[in-house]
Amino acid sequence: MLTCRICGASVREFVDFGRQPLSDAFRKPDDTSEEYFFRLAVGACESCAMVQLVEEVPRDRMFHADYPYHSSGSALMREHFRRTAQEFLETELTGSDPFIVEIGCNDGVMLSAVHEAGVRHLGVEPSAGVGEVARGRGVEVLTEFFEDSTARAVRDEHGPADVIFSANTICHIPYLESIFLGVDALLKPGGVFVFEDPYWGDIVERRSFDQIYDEHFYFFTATSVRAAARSYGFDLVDVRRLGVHGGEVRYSIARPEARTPTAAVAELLAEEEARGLVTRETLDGFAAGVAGIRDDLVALLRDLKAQGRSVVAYGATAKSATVTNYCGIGPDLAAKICDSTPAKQGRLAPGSRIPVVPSEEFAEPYPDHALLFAWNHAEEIIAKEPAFRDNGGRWILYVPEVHVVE
Ligand code: DWN
Ligand code: SAH
Repeated sequence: MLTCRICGASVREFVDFGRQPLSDAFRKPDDTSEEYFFRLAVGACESCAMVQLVEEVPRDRMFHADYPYHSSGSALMREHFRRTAQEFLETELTGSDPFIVEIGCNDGVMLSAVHEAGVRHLGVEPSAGVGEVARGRGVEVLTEFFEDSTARAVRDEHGPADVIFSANTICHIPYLESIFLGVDALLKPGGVFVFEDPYWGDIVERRSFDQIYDEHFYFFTATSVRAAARSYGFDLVDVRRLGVHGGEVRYSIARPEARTPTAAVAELLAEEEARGLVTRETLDGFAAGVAGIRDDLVALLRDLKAQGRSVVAYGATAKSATVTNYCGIGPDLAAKICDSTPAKQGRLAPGSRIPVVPSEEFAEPYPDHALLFAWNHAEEIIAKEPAFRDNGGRWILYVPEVHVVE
C-alpha cells in the first residue's frame, strides 16, 4: 500500500508516466555512464488530499554543484521576484534590524533586491553553482539543504527571522515535517512563512502534466497545505493566486495565535471543494486527458515529419523531460532544443538525447515549426522571436491541448 508522506493514510495512484530520467540531468555528449531512471507516478492521499509522487529521488542526485536552472533567465520572473522583495520590504521587514531567510534562493533573483535595500538576509541553497552566482550579486548564501538542523544552526548564528520565504522549492521537498520543525525553530513568534508553488487547480485545468517530474514531489492545494500546516502546529493565514509558471499559489503560514486567516483562504477552500480537485472523477479525467495530449502531439509531429517539415523545440525546461520521455519524442521528431542557459547548451536532454543549442541557433535556419516547451514563458519568448513568425514559422503548444498558434 502507498502511504502519504504527510499523514500516513493511504494514497491512490492515478497517473503513471513510467520510467523517467532526472529532468535537469543534461548530459555531455561523450558521457557513457548509465543514466538514472525512476518510476514517475502520482497519487492523492485519501485522507489529507495531498497530491504527491509515489517514488522519491534522493535529493543529492537532483540538487548539486551543477544544477543547471538559473532563475534569472526570464524577464518575467526577474520582475516577479523584484516585486516580491519590494512587498516584503514594505510590509514585513519594517521593524528594527529585520531578517529574512529564503529557502532555495537559487541565483539570488529575489534576495539581490533585499541585499540592495541593505536588509539582513540569508539564502539557504544546496546547489553550490547557482548559490555562487547569488554570492556574486552580494547575497549571503549558506550552501546547505534547509531542514530542521540547518534552521537551528541559522537561528543560533543569525537570530530569529521575521520572514521565511520560498519559491518553487517547498514542493520539491518530501521531508515537509523537518521543514516545519525548522520553521518553528527559526521564525519569530509573530513571523510569517510564505511559499509559492505550482497550483494543482491550475495543473488540472490546463492539463499541464509536464509540471510532473522528479523535482516536483508535491502538488499543493489550499486544502492540503492547510491540513499539513495544522498537523505541524501552524495555520494557513493567506493565499494568493499567481500567474507565473502556468499558475501558482502563494501560501502564508503563521502560528495560529499570531494571525487571523484572511477571507481569501475560506474562498479558495470553498472553490476547491466545489471543483472537486482530488475526486476520482477529476483525477482519472486528468490522466485520460494527458494520454490524449500525448497521442495528439505524437500524431502531429509524425505528420509534420511525413510532410518534410522541420521541427525544433524551444526551452530546455525540466518540464520537457516528461513530455519527451513520456511521448517518445527524440531528435527524429524535434531536431534540437534552443535554450539561453549556458549550463544546458552543448548537452543532451535527459532520456531523449535531443541536443540543446544556444537560442541564437534557432535562426540557423528557422524551422517550419517550433515546439514551445517553455510555454509558461510564451509571451516573452514569442515576442523575442518575431522573425520566426515573419518567416512563416509556427509555434506548437500542447497545454491545455495540442494546437498550432496561427
Ligand atoms: O520548479 C522549478 C522551476 C522554477 O524551474 C525547478 N524545478 C526547475 C525549473 O523548471 P523549468 O526548467 O521547467 O523552468 P522554466 O522557467 O520553464 O525554464 C525555462 C527554460 O527556457 C530555461 O532553460 C531558460 C529557457 N528560456 C530561453 O531559452 N529563453 C527562457 C526564456 C524566458 C527565454 O527567453
Ligand atoms: N526559488 C527559485 C529556484 C527554484 S528551483 C525560483 O523560484 O526560481 C528549486 C531550488 O530549490 C533549487 O535551486 C534547489 O537547489 C533548491 N532546493 C532543493 N531542495 C532544497 C532544500 N531542502 N533547501 C533549500 N533549497 C533547496
